[in-house]
Amino acid sequence: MNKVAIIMGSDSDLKVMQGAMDTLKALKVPFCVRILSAHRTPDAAARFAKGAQGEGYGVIIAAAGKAAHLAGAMAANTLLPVIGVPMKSSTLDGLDALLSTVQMPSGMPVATVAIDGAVNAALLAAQIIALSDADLAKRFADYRAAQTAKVAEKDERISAEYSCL
Ligand code: RP5
Repeated sequence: MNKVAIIMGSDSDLKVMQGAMDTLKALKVPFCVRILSAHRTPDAAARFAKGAQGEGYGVIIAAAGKAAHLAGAMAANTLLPVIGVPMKSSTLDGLDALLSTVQMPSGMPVATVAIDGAVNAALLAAQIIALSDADLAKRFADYRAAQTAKVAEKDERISAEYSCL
């Protein structure tokens, strides 16, 4: 199975990105985690992106805050799909990172999830990997079914309490 790379601009992003790690672990998707920065370690970031496909990665998740160019910098240096996670790590509550990550020029896509959307980034990565892995596709379908069952159970409980006509 192809691996997922979780790249983040700083170790201050780790706490939020733990959600991505936990989600990939639960779905049994292999992943690695690196701290690489588009601005502070541009050469190492570019080197990683250029080598990622050859190293067996299938998707790159790139999380960064403030003037968040990491996902775009990854995309510019690989043919792999890149998922960007804007981090809420600034005085602007992540709006700066959201715009920096999502507003990519035509021809160079980054699939941007919500601010601090680490879990959705992992789920999207798993969906991409699952396209060529039937066992993972089954685990992902089970995950979705469990989620649906959980909401149905909550609906039953709450509607019984506040019954509507
Ligand atoms: C970004 O700047 C990082 O991704 C992080 O979200 C933000 C702040 O980094 P630190 O100053 O905490 O290292 O590059």
